[in-house]
Amino acid sequence: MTASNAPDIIMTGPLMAYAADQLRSRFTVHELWKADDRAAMLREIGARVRGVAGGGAHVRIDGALFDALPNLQLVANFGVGYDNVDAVEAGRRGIIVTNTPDVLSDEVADLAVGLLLATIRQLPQVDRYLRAGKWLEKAYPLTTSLRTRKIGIVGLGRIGKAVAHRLEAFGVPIAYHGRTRQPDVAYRFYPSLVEMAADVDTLVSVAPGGAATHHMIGAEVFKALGPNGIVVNVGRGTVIDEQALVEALTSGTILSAGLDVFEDEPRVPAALMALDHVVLLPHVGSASVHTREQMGQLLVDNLKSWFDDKGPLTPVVETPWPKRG
Ligand code: A2R
Repeated sequence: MTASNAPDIIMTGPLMAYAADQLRSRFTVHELWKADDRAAMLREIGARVRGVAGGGAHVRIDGALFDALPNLQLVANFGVGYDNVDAVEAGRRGIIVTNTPDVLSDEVADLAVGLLLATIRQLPQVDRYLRAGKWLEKAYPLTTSLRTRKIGIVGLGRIGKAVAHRLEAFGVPIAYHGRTRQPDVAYRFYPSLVEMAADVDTLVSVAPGGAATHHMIGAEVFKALGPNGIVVNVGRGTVIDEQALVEALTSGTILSAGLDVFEDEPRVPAALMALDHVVLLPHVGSASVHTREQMGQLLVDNLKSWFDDKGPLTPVVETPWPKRG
């Protein structure tokens, strides 16, 4: 296919060369996120654009962008979470949205378990202790343990199940909270998050972002979890009320937290960073070369499949394929 008849697409954020090079060989690619004057770029090319490769939080993909792209057919989002895309509005306009499910589940679940153990056994703090030469003075204080813990998973979806599967090997009891009981799952289901928090001491959140889950883990949940409580979040930062979390950690309402995601990334509240008894990661859940390549490939394959008239590979629930009605 020559550049002149290659469909025009825009990239809303950086993609690794592995995916970006494939896009450039098949499409006419416009890098919106690099433009000094995005509005001018959209005025110039907007009517030609039929696809969007969405990456990062650089440009929100919503009605305002759709207005500038009247012939847009497909938004291929990089990542399984797509709260950066107004998928409901896309569906209303007949635009299909795809994400990158499954290919990252194992990687994020590995990270979740690592973060859980790092938080419980204070691995970053212990490392800092050794490097500071303090081992020469005395042994590191004893920590809490996974051995006696009960785990509550918030959002037992693809990633949540992969986390649960791994934790089974650790011999700890597992429960879950979601909107619906899953008949094929043996773990205890709690329709109420607060009730689950009262019965367990460790929460692992793998729930998606968006309005429905905004701040669902807040002061009431921390109180129910109690002073031995640990919260790990590898889903979306907006699910946790960060201010309430800082208060809960500072007052001893809960014991500790391990966070890979934050409300306003990449900004992390200074009050959180000032706490030595939390483990903070810069949203690296899926961030291995292997898994990011798999995600990039699925994004590329969604765009190619669509423009080969074979439909989207992984449409999100808000924009089902074949289209309804
Ligand atoms: O509510 P359910 O039964 O549909 O369970 C889903 C749960 N979930 C919620 N739980 C409580 N309140 C809500 N408002 C709510 N909305 C969704 O989250 C389901 O078990 C889980 C999401 O699972 P999946 O759709 O399979 O997503 P996946 O691939 O596990 O990724 C989860 C999230 C992404 O959305 C990104 O934010 C992050 O992990 O990478």
